[in-house]
Amino acid sequence: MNVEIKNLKHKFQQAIDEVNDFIKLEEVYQLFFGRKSGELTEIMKNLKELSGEARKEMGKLINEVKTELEDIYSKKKVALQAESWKNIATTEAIDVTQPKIPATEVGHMHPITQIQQQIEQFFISMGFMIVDGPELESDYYNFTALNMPPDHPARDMQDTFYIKGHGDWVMRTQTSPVQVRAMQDYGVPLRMLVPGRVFRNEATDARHEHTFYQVEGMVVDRNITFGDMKGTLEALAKHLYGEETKMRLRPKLYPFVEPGVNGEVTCYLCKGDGCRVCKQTGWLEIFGAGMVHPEVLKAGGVDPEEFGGFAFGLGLNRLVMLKYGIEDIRHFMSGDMRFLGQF
Ligand code: FA5
Repeated sequence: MNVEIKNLKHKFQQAIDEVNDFIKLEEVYQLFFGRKSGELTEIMKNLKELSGEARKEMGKLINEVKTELEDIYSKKKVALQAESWKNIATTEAIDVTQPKIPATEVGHMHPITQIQQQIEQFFISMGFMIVDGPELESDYYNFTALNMPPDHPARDMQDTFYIKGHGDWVMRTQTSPVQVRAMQDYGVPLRMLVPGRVFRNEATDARHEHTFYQVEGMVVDRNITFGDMKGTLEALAKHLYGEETKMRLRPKLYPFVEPGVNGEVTCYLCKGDGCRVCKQTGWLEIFGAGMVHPEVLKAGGVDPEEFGGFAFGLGLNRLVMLKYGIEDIRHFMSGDMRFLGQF
């Protein structure tokens, strides 16, 4: 047993010298120290066959050899670690001569968001508050509360997505439902702006989308006139398109206003001379507006004898098209980076 123990150190050293990675190192360790059949473990198990002084001496010897083997093992482990750091340092070192890796492209706001924020800032500066409303809207707020009861023919002007099995709910066709919601929530006097997404069952073409953006505006107070409405919208048109921009209003039926108008501005591209974008008319339609109908004020809990107001709805996509001379509304949702990268 004595000789066996003394040979063990030599055997272990030889095995360790042949090791060149961590896996091999662990394998050798297990061969000697493994609980079940490690060589040193076996010798230690045999110790119980001895007795008295012999057992004591043998125990001491085994412990000394065990310490030596562990020392050999630790030294090899440190050496392997140093080797692996050296490899990492040489293979993963920063190569200052390497060509520059192209920077990841930085995104920016969508052109519709940019104009939306520009419009918001303009109206905030005039004391308007920004209000939000639901895209999934009740038939009541989208139509009935806006003076369009069921079967009213004006509902046909906005081909609507109804929710299957929930006939009372629609994807809102306009931002106007927020007129009544805001009067109910905030009362009067009221000056508010509602940017948002709207949906219509449109056969899409260069000027019509099924999903597009509007900005609703509404002022309700005492002594509000048609002139206030015209002045406000003219100021916006000039703010967006320049001082030389002209605006014209033509009568249009919207059941929730009386009188109602259709608002056009001089074509941004041809400045009113007539071109492809404005279909040679020199004018582009960008909003609907009018004086708030008494029935709508009543639906909002406001007394029409005491208060009045105006409201308008701008087609945001069309405003952006006008500003940049974009010929097809479908570009906005195409996700084409060549288009979006221009703004
Ligand atoms: C309305 O939606 C009314 N709610 C506007 C309004 C508000 C009138 C307050 C009176 C008082 P209209 O359906 O005309 O109106 O749409 C308003 C604007 O949205 C249009 O001038 C146009 O710029 C834009 N628009 C309408 N349909 C589409 C469409 N399919 N694709 C893109 N833009 C559209």
